[in-house]
Amino acid sequence: MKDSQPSTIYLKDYQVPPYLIDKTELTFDLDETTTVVTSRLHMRRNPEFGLSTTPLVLDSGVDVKLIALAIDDYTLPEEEYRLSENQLIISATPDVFILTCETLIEPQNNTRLEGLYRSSSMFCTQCEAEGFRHITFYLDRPDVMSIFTTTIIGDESRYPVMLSNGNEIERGKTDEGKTFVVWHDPFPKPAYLFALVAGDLEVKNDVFVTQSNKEVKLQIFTESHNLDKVDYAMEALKRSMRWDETAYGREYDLDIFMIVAVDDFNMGAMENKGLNIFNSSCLLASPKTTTDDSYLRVEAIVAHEYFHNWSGNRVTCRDWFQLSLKEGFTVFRDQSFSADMHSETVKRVEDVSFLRTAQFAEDAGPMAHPVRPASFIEISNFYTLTVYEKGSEIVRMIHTLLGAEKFRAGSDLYFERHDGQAVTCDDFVSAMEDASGVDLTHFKRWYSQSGTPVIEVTDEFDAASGVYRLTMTQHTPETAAQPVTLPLHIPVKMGLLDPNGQEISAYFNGQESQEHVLHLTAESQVFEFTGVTTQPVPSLFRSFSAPIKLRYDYSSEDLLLLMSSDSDGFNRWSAAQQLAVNELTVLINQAIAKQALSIDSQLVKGFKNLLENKELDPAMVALILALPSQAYLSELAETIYPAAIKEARGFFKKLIAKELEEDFGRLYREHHLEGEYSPQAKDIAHRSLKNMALSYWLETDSELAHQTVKTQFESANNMTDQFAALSSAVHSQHEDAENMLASFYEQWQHEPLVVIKWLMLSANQEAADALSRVKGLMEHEAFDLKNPNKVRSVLGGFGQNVSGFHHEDGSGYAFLADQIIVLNKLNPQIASRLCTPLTRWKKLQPELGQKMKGQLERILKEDLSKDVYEVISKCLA
Ligand code: 0A1
Ligand code: ZN
Repeated sequence: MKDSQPSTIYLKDYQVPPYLIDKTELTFDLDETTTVVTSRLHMRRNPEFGLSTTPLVLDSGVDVKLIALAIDDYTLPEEEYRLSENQLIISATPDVFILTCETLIEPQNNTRLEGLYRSSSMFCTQCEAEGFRHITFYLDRPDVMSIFTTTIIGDESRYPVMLSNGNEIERGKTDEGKTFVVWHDPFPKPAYLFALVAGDLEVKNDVFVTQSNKEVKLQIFTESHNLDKVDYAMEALKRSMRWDETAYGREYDLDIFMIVAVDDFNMGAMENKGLNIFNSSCLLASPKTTTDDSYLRVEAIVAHEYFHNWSGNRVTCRDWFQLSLKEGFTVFRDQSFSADMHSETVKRVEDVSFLRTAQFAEDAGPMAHPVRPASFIEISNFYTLTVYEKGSEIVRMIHTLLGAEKFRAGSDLYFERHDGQAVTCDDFVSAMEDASGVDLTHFKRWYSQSGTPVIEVTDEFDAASGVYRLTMTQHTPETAAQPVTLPLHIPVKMGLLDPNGQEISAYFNGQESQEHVLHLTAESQVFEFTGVTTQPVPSLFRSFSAPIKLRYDYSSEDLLLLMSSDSDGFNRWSAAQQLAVNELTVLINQAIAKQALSIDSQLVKGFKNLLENKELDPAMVALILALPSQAYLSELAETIYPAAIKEARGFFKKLIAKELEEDFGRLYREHHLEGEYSPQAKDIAHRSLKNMALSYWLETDSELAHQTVKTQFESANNMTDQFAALSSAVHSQHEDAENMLASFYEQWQHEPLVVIKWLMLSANQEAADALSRVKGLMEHEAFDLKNPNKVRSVLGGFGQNVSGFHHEDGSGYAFLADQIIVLNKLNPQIASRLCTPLTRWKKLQPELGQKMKGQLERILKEDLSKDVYEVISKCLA
């Protein structure tokens, strides 16, 4: 442990910057061993700050070596500045001046992948959130916006491509015969949006004509062997650009838009102005190497980063507590885009399923925080599901409360009012209020209160008067960090079904409608409907109109009715999930009590009807058939018994498979597509149902199923089908699973993006010797501890491996802790993210929970990065 603990930063301490940087001129002299960075910062004191004697405090990283420092033409001697581990302090400055600073950095030794680093043979940068300070001394905060001009000097034979933000304005040769390129970005931006790329890259070119007839040059850069995998991303980019014009009236603003794919990247992608940098796993796609899911992810992330050009870059965040201002809004925008490109209901189900599984767990764990956190130790730890996904739900609720038209007016006003500014979540809400006239004062509490609200609903029906009453009570669980919780403004989109599944048209507040939006604002409220002639079944929180947990005592019959008849597709899925959860809960409890498992399943009956209905969207049928995941059932459990959940799921899946064996065989044949692969929604839907059917069918003794999976694996013309066959074989413990895994690696060892899928599936494979297999994977030629994608595959995959990770002797936890300790030094961001499975220790069955806690205590004794320290210390608090 360190002598002093890292300090906490608070939102309440925010102050405007004492200095501003109007212009930033950077020169990078790239070299294999040291890179020299020279910065000329055109600075002045900020009149808004007040005090005119405040020293200049620049942020810096330990890895930046200072060579020379000057104010205007005066070279500062050592007595006139102070250098600490993370600051450079100059006590006296003029009011207006140019600060020149020469620094040395070593990108090739940068394993943190923040600042300037090497990935394969190229240089690239990652500056969000606080990476720029690892390049040079700067006011590294998002409310300091500056106009950047960047000169890159490099050896042309190694770095024929040298890119930065904005437009290329000059190119030539230096006296030493190196090439230099000058880039100028006319839009003021914070340092976190700075980017530089240099390498031997190939490019795919295209053009987009904007709504006002401006031609924009589009370029995607990759290493040469990947150039055949960028067409899909290019098309997705053009769709995104068009969509942002029509849906939000947002046009692109520079003459050129560039994307670069890199193999080593901590996150998915980054929206640097005019120069997006992508983890290659989120950009490259080809039918033979990419699954449908990944195609959709590429499209969504390309859109997400592009949309940031307005929601994030043109209007940015005042401070990092406001991160959801850009992230929540941009996720909402990319979700809406994907819904428009494919199926709205399918997209909503996928997004909610993810939110309920992973964000709800985060919101109930030791790292729980509001969408606008009030404090942090390390900002990188707050790129969370809460800030992103729950943040998007907040924007979605505003959309529901205002309606589409007023929401658009609010967004127009927001962009117009704040263009070129660094603003807050409150500014966003104010624009929405001002444009719509809707008062969101109470609603804003969603930004500052953490935890998932639980809504208890009871009802009564009076046949004589035709009155139906819903009583709703809300409560958000208290935590140590948040001892008092208050009622939220919750939009409840709902309808009523009669016993035949017909929608009931009822009066609420004098208005007759089949669908209503109720405003739950108090702790407890009664909503009265009139004109109701029969006892209804309520369909509540349609489209998941608020991120809450619903408690209403539905019978199995009610759920079957909603599942087959609700006009809201999302709630049809949700009813099936609820029924599955109810039945699985019975089985899990039997498993915990070590009883024989048995159930008279109503869900099987529901599934039978579903499988016979030819009208339904196959993608929805596949989603309904997907049983609640191990992770979701863990989230729901009061106490998590991993092995019991696994046993119950396995038993239930087999039971359904046996009961509906013929249907699954038939579905498999009906949804099998011949012909060329296409990632269009219709085909994806058929493949998803076919492969879901196969995974059930394999749970039976059918010889044909066992043969079919091998044939599909061997002869598929696309990765979706090949990988689905392989995964089903592995998860059903097919006798040929090992051979299939081996031949898959053999076939794809030269495609890193396929290799990461193989690593993940292998690490995830349930087996008594799972741990030693994972250790083997880490020794495998395909593994590389410095590559985040590979680490995520193996250690992330292992974290989901019940028999390995949750082994009763605690060896799985100890192994993960060992890896976290190593990665803590190499790449703190990745190390910190790997801690997630350990954050659940308090909810685990006590014998396991104590073992996990022991590992957390062991990690805390190490010399930890801020990233890992924050997570581990909060876990043990
Ligand atoms: N702003 C990016 C996400 C991102 C955040 C941090 C990073 O490095 C620490 C990288 C990317 C997005 O939302 O896409
Ligand atoms: Zn983003």
